[in-house]
Amino acid sequence: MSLSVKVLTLFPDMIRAVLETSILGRAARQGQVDYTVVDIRDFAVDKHRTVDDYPYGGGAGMIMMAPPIVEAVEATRENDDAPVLLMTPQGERLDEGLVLELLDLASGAGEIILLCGHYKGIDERAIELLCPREVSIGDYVLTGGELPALVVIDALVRRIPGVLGNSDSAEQDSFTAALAGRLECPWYTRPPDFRGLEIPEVLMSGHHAKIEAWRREQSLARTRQRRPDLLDDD
Ligand code: 4G4
Repeated sequence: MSLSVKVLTLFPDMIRAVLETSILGRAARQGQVDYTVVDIRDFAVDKHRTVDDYPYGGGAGMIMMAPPIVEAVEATRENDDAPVLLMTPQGERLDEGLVLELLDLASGAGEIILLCGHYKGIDERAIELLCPREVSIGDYVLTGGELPALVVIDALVRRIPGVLGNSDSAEQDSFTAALAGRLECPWYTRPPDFRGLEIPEVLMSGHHAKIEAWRREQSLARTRQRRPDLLDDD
């Protein structure tokens, strides 16, 4: 059974372009996931198809109106247990642990809905009515929730079993363990000499045990140097 990923946005073309590309696109073509992109403007309630307005109380910038958002979610959602995510700088910070938790909830419901805000944000009553899981991809502000939603989808879809082919190098990378994990060792491919830079000798030795030991050592050293917070022994 394929996971349904539904994105609600004012910029559907931006979402579609990414979801049909590369591994995300292949996962859909292979039937491991299916994407529905919903234009929130289709749920505007007036003849001008208005989706934003000035904030009550004044201030710069526009606010997304509650009715089109709430109607769009209600029309799109098939399972009341499906998680609804609102991408916002005020949300819970995304990490690989949250990705796995969301994948679990989404898989259980067969569906996940991602709501992309734009302008200055969205009417608080939409949040009150929908009770979305508010998620942030990091401490910076973007013009819209579209790029964060695509980040979440990419992180989720690559964890669906079978989505990463063997040649995409799969279940062994940095954060495979929910939270722990180490950074990757350096990797090399052809040519063997590029502008005088050669390949570490051990990798050319054919000695698999030594290669594994070297990679582990590099991985540990790099983690200690760049992300000591990931190691318990520090
Ligand atoms: C909701 C409220 C997410 C959505 C306000 C969204 C950064 C992130 C938006 C806004 C976003 C993130 C316009 C501030 C859209 N920016 N860090 N922007 N803003 O995940």
